[in-house]
Amino acid sequence: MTDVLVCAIPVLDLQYPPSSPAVIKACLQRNGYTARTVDFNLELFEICKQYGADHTEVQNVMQSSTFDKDADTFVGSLFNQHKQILDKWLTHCIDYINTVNPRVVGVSIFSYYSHKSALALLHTIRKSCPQVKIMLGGRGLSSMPFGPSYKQFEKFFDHIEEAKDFGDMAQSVGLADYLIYNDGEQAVIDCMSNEAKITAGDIETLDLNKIPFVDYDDYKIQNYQWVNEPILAITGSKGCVRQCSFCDIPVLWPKYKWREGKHIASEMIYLKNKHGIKKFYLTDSLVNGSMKAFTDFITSVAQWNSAMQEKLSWVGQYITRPKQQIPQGYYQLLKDSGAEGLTIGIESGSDRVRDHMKKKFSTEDIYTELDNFQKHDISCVLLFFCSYPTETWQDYLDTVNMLINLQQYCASNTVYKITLGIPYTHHANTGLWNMQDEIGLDYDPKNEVMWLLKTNAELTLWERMRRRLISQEVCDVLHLPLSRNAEELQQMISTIHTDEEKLLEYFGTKLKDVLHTDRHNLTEHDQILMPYDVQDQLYAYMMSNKGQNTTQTMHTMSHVQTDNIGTDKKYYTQLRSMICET
Ligand code: B12
Ligand code: SF4
Repeated sequence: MTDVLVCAIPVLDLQYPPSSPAVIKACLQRNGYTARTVDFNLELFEICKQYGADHTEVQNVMQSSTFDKDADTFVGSLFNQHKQILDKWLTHCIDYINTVNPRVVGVSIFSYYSHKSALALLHTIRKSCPQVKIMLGGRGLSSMPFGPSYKQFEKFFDHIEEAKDFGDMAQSVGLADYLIYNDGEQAVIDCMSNEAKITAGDIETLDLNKIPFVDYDDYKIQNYQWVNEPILAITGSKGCVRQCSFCDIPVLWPKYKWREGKHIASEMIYLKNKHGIKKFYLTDSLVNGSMKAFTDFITSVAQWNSAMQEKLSWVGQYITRPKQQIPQGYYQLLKDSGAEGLTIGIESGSDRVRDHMKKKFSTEDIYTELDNFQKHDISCVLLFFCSYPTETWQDYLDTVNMLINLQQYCASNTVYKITLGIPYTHHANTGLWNMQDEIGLDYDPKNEVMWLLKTNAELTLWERMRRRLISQEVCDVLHLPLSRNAEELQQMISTIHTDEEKLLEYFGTKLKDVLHTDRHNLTEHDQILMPYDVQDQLYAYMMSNKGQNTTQTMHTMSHVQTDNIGTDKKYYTQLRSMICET
């Protein structure tokens, strides 16, 4: 008998194996328990392939907020489509659990996108394996059931309204024996020894240098949907040194904890020797939070790389720092350590907005960093989101300027991809939340998009979505490599679908007269949201030598399809019609 089987469940990306079960397994084994891992998310993908079902559609049903109250069974009520595939998946999960025969099944709830699949699986485990104890962990445990759509489900579940979060709801309806909140490395050991119903990991007492190396042995590592080459996830730090006003990371991890750079490098080398994989994803919210530990890390990997023929490389989330904080020789060291695809939260093209966010770097710092990346052939991914509460139209135009300026860095592949993001959503206990009364930010706690800054009242939800769609038009004209675009548009469409009446009540009527003739034939549409002055600016750039040459280069570039790069036309048109008055 195995003590614990730790499972990853849908919906997760399939680009690399999920690390949380592998971390928990390593911790359990270090403490004398027997443990196995399985990725039921990958198994769903393989079952879809075997039976010719569209995996993306099945995933969409799993993360959608539909509920069929007339269905015959509980699982049927969650999944009114693709029921047969889901039944096959559930049967497969139960067969697997029976083969391993664990005392405890640990289910990892990554985010609220996993709530539906978790409920179906937990319900089936209870029915088919009543002897097994159920333990839940993962960051999705502390989200409201079904995330922002939870209001839709209230009428179907007695326990949602009183539930503090998903974990609380699952336990109150008897679908979980043990809940492990926050970081699980020590908490899972505490729970195994005292069998407490609720255990919460404490970041204050967690020593990351003492955590065992992650154990990927049980996964079918070769079956993932790699982009270019296989990749494994490891964690170098938790939390963040910054306190950006909109971000919930400092709320989830009130303390920043990091591992020694050499220790991270030795985990990479250990995994490379074991699995032959040379590329790593650092799950840290910020890889360069501690400059000392980061320099230590890149120095150690650069040393290994200079001595070995097979080089290591890594990707991760990174912050731009003001240029005076960058030591001599830094970019060469970064390159030699194998850094690539560094993800940077630029958020906005406006210094004024970024100052309010407390991002602590300027537009000039961004261009300086990009020039250095370009010189040293380091690629990066830029993240934006529009409509921060204080964003004026002029601030928005600064973002349009930045998108135009970024074209040259995209053409050299320094900027490998860009996400435009969804408009700002308001979260409890963040910096902005704490200052909301002081700055006059009105907020309805039932919906994270229902906020309005009194001094910037024109930024209604309809206007926010207009700006997001204009950015998309601009990127489309410039051929910028947008990533996760369809998902973002779908999320915005679902926000309106879910609560349209309330949104109209809160924000007032939708937009009027916002469509303009595409007077320079910039796009394939006759009418676009881009106002004439922006159209003229873009046209002037496109007609310049620089614009023509760079656009020509962009035309010849191709991106890996599995990396989800491309602009979505269908959802663009749908969302555009949803924000305009008919
Ligand atoms: C990588 C990542 C992604 C990748 C996911 C890649 C993949 N394989 O699907 C991408 C970019 C696609 C992504 C998307 C999203 N993400 Co994300 N993501 C992260 C990130 C940066 C790292 C996660 C990670 O791997 N951590 C390392 C592992 C070891 O940690 P862990 O999973 O938290 O596991 C620990 C504990 O949770 C616990 N634990 C976990 N499982 C289990 C199981 C058991 C049995 C036990 C005992 C313990 C336990 O122990 C582990 C060790 O401490 C985190 C932020 C962060 N720095 O952690 C956000 C984070 C997890 N994401 C978050 C969110 C909200 C999302 C999205 C919903 C965003 C959106 N609106 O689209 C989507 C959802 C996608 C999905 N399919 O579910 C939130 C979750 C918050 C919440 N309460 O739900 C986080 C925390 C970021 C944030 N700002 O708040 N994400
Ligand atoms: S946005 Fe990035 S840098 Fe800012 S607090 Fe969040 S994780 Fe840290």
